Amino acid sequence: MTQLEAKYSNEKEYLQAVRGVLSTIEEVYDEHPEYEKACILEQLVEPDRIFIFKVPWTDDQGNIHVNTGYRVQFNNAIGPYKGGLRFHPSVSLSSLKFLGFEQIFKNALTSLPMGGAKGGADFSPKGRSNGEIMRFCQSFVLELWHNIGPDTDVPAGDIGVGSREIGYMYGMYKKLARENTGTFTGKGLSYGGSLIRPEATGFGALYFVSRMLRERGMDIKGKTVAISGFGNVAWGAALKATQLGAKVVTISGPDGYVYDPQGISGKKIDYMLELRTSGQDIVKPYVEKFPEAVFYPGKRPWEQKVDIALPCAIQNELDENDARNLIENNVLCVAEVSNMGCTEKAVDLFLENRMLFGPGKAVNAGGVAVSGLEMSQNAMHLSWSAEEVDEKLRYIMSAIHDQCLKYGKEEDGYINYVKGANIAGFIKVADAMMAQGVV
Ligand code: 2IT
Repeated sequence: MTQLEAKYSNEKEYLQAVRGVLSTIEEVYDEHPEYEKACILEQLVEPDRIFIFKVPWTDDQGNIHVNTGYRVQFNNAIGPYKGGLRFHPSVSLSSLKFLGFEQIFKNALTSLPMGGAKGGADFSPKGRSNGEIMRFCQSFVLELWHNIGPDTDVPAGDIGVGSREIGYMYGMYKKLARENTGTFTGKGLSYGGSLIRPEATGFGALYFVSRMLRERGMDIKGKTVAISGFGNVAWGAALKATQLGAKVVTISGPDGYVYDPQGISGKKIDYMLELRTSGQDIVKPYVEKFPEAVFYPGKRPWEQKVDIALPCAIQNELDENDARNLIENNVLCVAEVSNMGCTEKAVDLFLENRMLFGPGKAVNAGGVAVSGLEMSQNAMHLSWSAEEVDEKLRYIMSAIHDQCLKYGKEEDGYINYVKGANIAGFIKVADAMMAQGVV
C-alpha cells in the first residue's frame, strides 16, 4: 500500500478502493503463503492495460470539442473484461481505476465468468441534444472498437450512459466490426438486450437489503427508505422497495434533495424517468409537480430520519458527518447501491458501531449479473422471459449474501459484509490467477 501511495499519490479514489480491499483480506492472505510468493497482490492492483484516447466531436452549432476517453482492462483471470462506461465530468484515470478494481471483485461475486474493467469519458451529457450524444458515442467507439469484443471485453452503461448511448455505441461497433455478437450489454430489447437489465441494479440491491434485514430478524415491509440520485439505479431501487412494501421518502440530484412524506411510489416513480430524460440533471421540478413534497437545495438526504439509507448516486456521496447523523437517528441498515458510495471514515463508523452495512460490490452486483445473463442469451442466440431473468437475479443475490456470511461472520456473530465480500471475491480471483501462472 505504501508503494502504491508513493507511485500513484494523485489517484485518491483508486488508492481508497485498494486500501478498502487490502485492509480486510490480511488474514486470508497470511494463511496462504503461496499468494505472497506469487506476488498476487502486486499483480492484482495493476490493471492489465489502459487505453486513453482522444474523442473529438461536433456540436449542433458546428463547434468542435475534444474529450478524453478511457478503457481500463483491469483483470481477466475469470472471464472476459466486463464493466460499464461512465460519461461524467468527474471521470479521470483515478476514478476509472477505482471502478475497474471494484468491478473485479464484484464480478467474481456474481459467480458468472466475467473479469473486471471500466471506462468512460470526461464528457458531460447535461443539456446535450440527441444528435450531439450520438456523435459523441460514435466517435468514442470509432477508437475503442479494436479493443473490445464478445469474448474480449464487453462494456455496458454507468452514470451518463443508458440504453440510448449503448444503442448508439453498439450501432457504430457493429458497422465497424461487421458482426452481431453482443459485445455491449444494456442493449435495447429488439436487438439483443435482456429483460430486467434496466431494473437489475436496483432490484438486486433490494433483494440483498431484504436478506440483510432478515438476518437480523427484521422485515423490509413498512420501513422508510432514503434514496439519493434519480437515475436508472435509484429508479430500480425505488420501484422494488415500494413493491416490497417499504416507503421511499427521498431522491436527490446535484441541486439538492426532495423529501416526500407520502412516499415516492406509482406515478411518482414513473416521473423519475421524465426528470432524467429532461437532461437537466435536477430534481427540483418534482416539488412543482407534487407540492406535498419539500425541496432542500444543496443538501443531501442523509439528514432525514429513516430506517434504511441507500446511496444510489456516485462515489463518496455519504461522509462521516452523514454517517454520524444516520447512526444518531437509529438507522437500521445502510447499503451502498452506488460504487464506493460511502467515504472510508463513514464505513469505519458503521463497522465500529456494528451497524448493518452493505458494501457496493455486493449490494449493486445485480446490474452486472444481469449483464452476464445478457451475454449468455446473446451467445445462445435466444432470450429469456422477465420471470426467468428475475429468478436468476434473486438466486445470484442470495448466493452473494451467503458468501458474505461465510467469510464475514465475526466471533461475536456480527456480519462484516465488507470483509465477507472482499475475501470471497479475492479468493476466487487469486486462485484463478495462481492456476494460470505469471502472465
Ligand atoms: O458498476 C457496475 O457494475 C455497472 N455499471 C454495470 C456494469 C455492467 O457491465 O453491466
